[in-house]
Amino acid sequence: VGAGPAQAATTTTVTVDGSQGGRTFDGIGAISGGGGNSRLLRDYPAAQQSQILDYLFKPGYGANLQLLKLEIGGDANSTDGAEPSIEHTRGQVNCDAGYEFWLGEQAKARNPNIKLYGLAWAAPGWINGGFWSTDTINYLISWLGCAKQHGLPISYLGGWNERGHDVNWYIQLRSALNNAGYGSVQIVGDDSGWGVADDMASNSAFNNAVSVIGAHYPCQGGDGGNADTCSSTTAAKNNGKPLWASENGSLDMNSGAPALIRSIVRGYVDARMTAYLNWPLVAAIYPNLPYNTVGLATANSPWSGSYSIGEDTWATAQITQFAQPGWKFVDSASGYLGGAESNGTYATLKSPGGSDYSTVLETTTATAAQTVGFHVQGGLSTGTAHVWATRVNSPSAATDFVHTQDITPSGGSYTLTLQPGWIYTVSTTTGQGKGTAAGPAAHALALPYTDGFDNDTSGTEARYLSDMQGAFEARACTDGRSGQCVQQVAPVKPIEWQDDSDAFSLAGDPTWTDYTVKADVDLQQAGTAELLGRANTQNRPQSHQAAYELRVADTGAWSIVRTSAGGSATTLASGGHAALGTRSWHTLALGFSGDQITASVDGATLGTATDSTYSAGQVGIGVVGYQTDEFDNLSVTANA
Ligand code: 147
Repeated sequence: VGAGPAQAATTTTVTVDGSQGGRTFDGIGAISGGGGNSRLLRDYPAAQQSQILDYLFKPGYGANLQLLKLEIGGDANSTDGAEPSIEHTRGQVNCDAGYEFWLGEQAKARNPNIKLYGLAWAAPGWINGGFWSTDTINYLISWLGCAKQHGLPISYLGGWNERGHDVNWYIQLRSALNNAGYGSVQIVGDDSGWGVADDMASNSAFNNAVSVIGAHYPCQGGDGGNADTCSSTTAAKNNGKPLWASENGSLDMNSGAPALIRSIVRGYVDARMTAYLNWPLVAAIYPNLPYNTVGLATANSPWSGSYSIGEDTWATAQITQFAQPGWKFVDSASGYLGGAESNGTYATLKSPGGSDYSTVLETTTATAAQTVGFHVQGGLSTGTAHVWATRVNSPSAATDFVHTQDITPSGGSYTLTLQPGWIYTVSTTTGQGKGTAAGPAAHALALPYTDGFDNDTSGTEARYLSDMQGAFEARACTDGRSGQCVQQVAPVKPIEWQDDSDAFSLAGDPTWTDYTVKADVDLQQAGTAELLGRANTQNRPQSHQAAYELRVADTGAWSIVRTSAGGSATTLASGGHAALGTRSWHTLALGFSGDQITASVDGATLGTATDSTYSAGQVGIGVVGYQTDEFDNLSVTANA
């Protein structure tokens, strides 16, 4: 069977032969990290939070993820926020810091078979000798200990995200893991490019230390990429260890779905990759941040519970609901439709030792209908072939993950017609399902808004506060104040992953316009604290934050500063005030009414400015540097 005349439908014959084989499938997953992207999910109302988690993890419901990479937080920004470290200062480990262990627990509760993978982007500043140090190895082992306390076995551990590798560090990590009882944790090298495979080929100790070769964006995904091809190197393929797209994605949750499925299918066909991890899991971030629609779903409105499930979820389901880690690819039943990649691509997997098979076909680059003839042989089931399909090029709920047909093969043979722009899965397995939960409509966070931080769990991030750099945690207030405050608890500059900025944290609704934001502040060391208002667009790195800031130092020096998404800062007004000193409480306020900006301390006006650059945005707290200042009674009241 071959291609007919130009107008005729392309025809492909797929011989699904159970006696043929290929590499072992390791799973499809996503990344919570790199970073801050799951932050708001933690603050969702319980019902909608559970629904979103079901769409991501629950078998037979949605994306049904098989792998979950968790960021090992380092108190520094890793794209959309700074994830809290379990050890802000040397020796003080808090296994309840952050939200990644919580997320891992939620994933495991829904799918006990999901495998977890830890990876660091940044690391706390107390570490001596830089990232590739013994301190970091010990820190990662502490993190594994925390995971264990949470009942979370970690299957895979990486080095430093997208920062290459230090061969000797990886060798030391392997022996340290073995000595600490983590012999079963497999090391992934090196979450950067395929060059790691060259170094593995020339160094047997390094080769022995690394269990999985994981490269990033091997499918020309990434920012604006469309995954027209996937590649791995000869050295990687010859190594024999599993090859993974240990990060790919970075595309919009709906329009990126065709590239996502191409990356998975072509990842195997072109490059022999057996796992795919999408960046990120979910866009549970404020909508003024970069990549705010990138993930399998968006969840940016914790006060309303509104969320949206992306086409990426259904594209992922077309594989994960039909083949499990441990299944084998059938190379001879995987390839290009009609022999040309422009028609689309397909890959077949078979169950280990069983008779089930699933073939995933994608026609995202096709322009015409085509037919595929299947011939099942070699011990695989010639029973009913169930067909599920998703119209991935034109997303619509009615054409997401639809059970379209049940085909009864005749003598092991049947045909299937494929329309352009779809994903089809043909499978002998059953048990698939499409979740039906839906969230409420979104609404703004109502004013007045106040938070005294007394309801937050000590040692965790406060509700709605999303750290951009440093770590802001609920802690007992000091200096004569009872109850809880929020304290910046990363006391020195972390080992960063992207460029430096001062520690700050954002909260609230980006649509707020005319309001006064207030907070009490207690400077713990000499230096300057900040109150942010009308914080809107943030570009990378996080220092590129459009906002107005009131900055007040212990000396009493103050300024109203306008910062931009281009990274510049303009002083609009400045002056002096009686010294605030340290270790005492003061109230800062920054008010907006049209183009009028008013700053005050302890009820006394410091100064005003007139500026119409920004008309709306969030509030925030911060410090110039990494002082461990305390904040309390954050309030936002509307101005007429
Ligand atoms: C990734 C980072 O690992 C993520 O933390 C996040 O910042 C993401 C945003 O796109 O970027 O790094 C990339 C590295 C390479 C490419 C894309 C993203 N690439 O080659 O397209």
